[in-house]
Amino acid sequence: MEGIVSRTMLALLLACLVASAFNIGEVFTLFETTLYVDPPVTQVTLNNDFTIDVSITNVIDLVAFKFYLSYDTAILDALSVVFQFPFDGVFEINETAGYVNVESIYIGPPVIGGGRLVSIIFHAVSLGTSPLHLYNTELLDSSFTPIPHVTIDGVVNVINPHDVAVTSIAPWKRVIGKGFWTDIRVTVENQGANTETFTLTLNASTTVIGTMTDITLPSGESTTLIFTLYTNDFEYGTYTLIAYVPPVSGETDTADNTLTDGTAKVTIPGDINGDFIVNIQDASLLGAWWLIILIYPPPPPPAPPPEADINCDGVINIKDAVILGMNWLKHA
Ligand SMILES: [Ca+2]
Ligand SMILES: [Ca+2]
Ligand SMILES: [Ca+2]
Repeated sequence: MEGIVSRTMLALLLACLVASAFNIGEVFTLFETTLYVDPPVTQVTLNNDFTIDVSITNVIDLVAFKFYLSYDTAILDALSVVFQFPFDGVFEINETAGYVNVESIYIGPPVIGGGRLVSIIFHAVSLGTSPLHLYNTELLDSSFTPIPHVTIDGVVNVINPHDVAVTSIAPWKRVIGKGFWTDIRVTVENQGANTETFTLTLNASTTVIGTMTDITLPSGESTTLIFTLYTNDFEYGTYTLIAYVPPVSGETDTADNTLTDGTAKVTIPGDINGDFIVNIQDASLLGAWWLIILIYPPPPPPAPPPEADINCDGVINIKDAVILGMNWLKHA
């Protein structure tokens, strides 16, 4: 009995040591035998081959295993399976149903600890995300008794080598009195696999609001840049906001390099609702918000619509009311 206990303790200790020797990047429940896809997240570029492993950790008496691994056939092709020492075995790739069926053959001393069982080679055939789902898994110990275990799936993201995109345009206000201004936040994202340096231009219809050069973004990162639209030189009217990044070298997905997102109206100062006349409707909007701010009990009142801050000084007060009054009944 003592011998069995000490052997078990030794096995558990070994399992711990071996598990810690493998940099698996996951926090597993202590001593829980885990069959997992490694790495959990794989990022690959289109039309390339890549390899993922199916590995095990915290096992103390493994002599055989089998599993299915499913994938999205629209995104990936499975090419081959390589068994890792000391295992060998057979496999079946079903490209129609989208799975790899793996079955080991191994008669030898039990495997203790963990490590790679097989490596599976895939080809990335189209952009998108494919799960790598382990199911119908079975692990056998040296008495051919199933070993209780859990599984952890993986995921593969297939991305373009070069792909930048404009993802949002967010003006502080969309109705601006002529002579005043608004900040416009434009977010760009590097959806490709490489660091890119590029230029971003923001237009109000055909008029350039600004151009930012030498924007450098690592793969997968995004940044928000702030333009300011000054309206002094604009005619009254409705302008379409368009942000544009010229394609970077090697870029094929160019549809997302241009984003058209709503409008900005340049109007008479005091026109809050953007109908190009300053009248009772605007006065009502201003008055209502002014009253809310004046009488609202703590905590602070809700933020008013930026359009009600006619002079763009960040507060709603008598100064806005004066501008509205000066332009009473003016229209475009
Ligand atoms: Ca793009
Ligand atoms: Ca109005
Ligand atoms: Ca104001």
